[in-house]
Amino acid sequence: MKRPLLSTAMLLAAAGGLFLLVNTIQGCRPKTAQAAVGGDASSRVYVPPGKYDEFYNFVSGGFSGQMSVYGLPSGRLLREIPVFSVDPESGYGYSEETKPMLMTTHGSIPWDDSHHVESSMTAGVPDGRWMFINGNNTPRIALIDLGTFRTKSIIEIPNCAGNHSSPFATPNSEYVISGTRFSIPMGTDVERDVPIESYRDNFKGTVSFIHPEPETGKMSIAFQIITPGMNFDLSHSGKGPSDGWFFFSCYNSEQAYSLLEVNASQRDKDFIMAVNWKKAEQYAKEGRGRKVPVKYYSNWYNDETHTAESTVMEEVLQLDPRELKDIIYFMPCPKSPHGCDVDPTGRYIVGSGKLAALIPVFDFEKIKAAIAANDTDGDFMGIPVLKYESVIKGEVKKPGLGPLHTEFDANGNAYTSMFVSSEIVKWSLETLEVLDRVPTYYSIGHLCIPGGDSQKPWGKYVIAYNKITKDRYLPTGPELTQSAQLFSIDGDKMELLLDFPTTGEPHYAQAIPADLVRPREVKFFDINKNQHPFVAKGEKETKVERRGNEVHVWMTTIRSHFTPDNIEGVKIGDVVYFHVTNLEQDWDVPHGFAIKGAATAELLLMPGETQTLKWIPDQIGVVPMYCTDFCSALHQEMQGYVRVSPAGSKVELKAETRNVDAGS
Ligand code: K7E
Ligand code: CUA
Repeated sequence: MKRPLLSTAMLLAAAGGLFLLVNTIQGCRPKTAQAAVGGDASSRVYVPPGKYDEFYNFVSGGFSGQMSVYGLPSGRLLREIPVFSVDPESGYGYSEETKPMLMTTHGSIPWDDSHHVESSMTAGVPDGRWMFINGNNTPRIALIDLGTFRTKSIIEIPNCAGNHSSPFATPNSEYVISGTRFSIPMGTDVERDVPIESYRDNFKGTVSFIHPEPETGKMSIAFQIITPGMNFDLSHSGKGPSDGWFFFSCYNSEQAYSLLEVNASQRDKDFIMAVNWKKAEQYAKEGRGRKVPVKYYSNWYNDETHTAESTVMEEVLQLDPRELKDIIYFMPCPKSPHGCDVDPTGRYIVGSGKLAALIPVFDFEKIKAAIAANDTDGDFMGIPVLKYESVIKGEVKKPGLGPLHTEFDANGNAYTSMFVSSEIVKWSLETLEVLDRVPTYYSIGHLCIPGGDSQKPWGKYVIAYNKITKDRYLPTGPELTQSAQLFSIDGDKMELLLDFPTTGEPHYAQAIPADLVRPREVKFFDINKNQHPFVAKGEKETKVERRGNEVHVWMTTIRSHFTPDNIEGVKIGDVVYFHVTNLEQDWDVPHGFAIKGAATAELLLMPGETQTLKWIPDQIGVVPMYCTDFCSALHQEMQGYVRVSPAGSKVELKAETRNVDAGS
């Protein structure tokens, strides 16, 4: 979420007290603009030159559509991983091989808005294998391989609009989920073309269970549950005793379809939806769902052909909870809940009503008992609503204003971000008493503790991801940087150690020990395993070939030349494909490839990899090409020429690398 807008007088008149308060305060500014930082703070975040950070921090890029990777505790930016947005630096989304990664039923989409990063897990603990991230706008989920730090697969989610409640994972990564933010009409063209005011009758939500294949990371949708129309916001999987369940926060139980700012804040309580996914999975296997025609893309990057493959799926298995009565239940939750977080023991579920003045904590033991006893308060659109008093452990009283998200340490403490009062509040899961509070600068959204949404928090730090940084950094024009803040949680009191700027707007993040990731690193791609159809495994295999108006160039790079580097016989009207293979077999020796006037980005080729740049020459002459990555002392010599002749020219197509006798 971004900062709240100032309401008009009309809206204020229409709304109640807390709503007014929340919507007119742009996040309270703590009185001391400069936080007190202890004298030894710098030594606690200082990672000397040549030394490594202890944790990786994988942070969503928000409207950049990417994921960035920082080291902790230093806050140093290590990498930006291109995911949903094209990336000219690496050629992601520009090379012929990576283009299919961004394919959807709307065609190629070069951007998205990504909010939540989730770890793959084994036995409820992050395992350092994959990270997942959601695309909100054109609903997608991506899987990032931590061997290559690259996007390995992207799946589009059908019957979803605003994939916000996503991509949270089950304890063994059996599923990652997608809950739709917007409910929408679904079905045939006629069923979808309905008046907006028919929301209550025609609009439905979905939550989808997506299965990542353990060996390959390919993703497919196992099943999709249809829900009453409203908005799903966030979610987390159960674990331990609640393994087999999933919890989703829902707002807009008012079923408003206009001016939600006011109209979706009417009811005293919305819901947390509890989903028995083990049951749903069983029903799906028993064939008790309905196969519905849809279209969606599942894209997967093949590291041996070095090419993304798109598969178009044509149906999805839907389960209807009005028929399968024991798969979903609603639990009342105060005032438009946002975060929905499950503690490390798996017993407690924390709902953060962003307009509420308290934080309800639900007890899974009580939820089970209430379901068994049918202890309900009627139903909502045919789905049973459990009694609030029957499922609640208790409420955290007066925690602060605008609770959003909660993470946990290993010692029974919870840490909740407060957007409006700009602070992190630490409280006890046992007593529900507030233990400590610390200001953030400013307007914190998500927060993250290493392992803090898993069964094994590593603790040590809590990181705040802030929306506003006024007066914290040098100004940079109308938009100031977003930022993170690192606090120590080793002692009883939280302690601010470091501010560091972030790229894009950070939302959720994961932090995991570097030791989980480092042993997995792919240092280069084995050229012998390269199965790209246009690979040249040595300079002898390079060539040029005309296929009608297409010219294909098999090209290689090695320090510090291209083979071939002189190409003639290309004509106006041709489409040239440079298939460039980097022959290097050593860590961190990429070469780049760019040609003048190409309407695309460079190729950045990792050792052993083949990528293709498509070029449509539009001017007659001799056109230079060169390596863009400073690869050796003679990098600046790494260049070549392509001669472009008029259409119909008789110049023969040839490609070579020539020795020139300096004496002649
Ligand atoms: Cu709170 Cu989109 Cu997770 Cu951001 S959401 S803050
Ligand atoms: Cu290759 Cu510079």
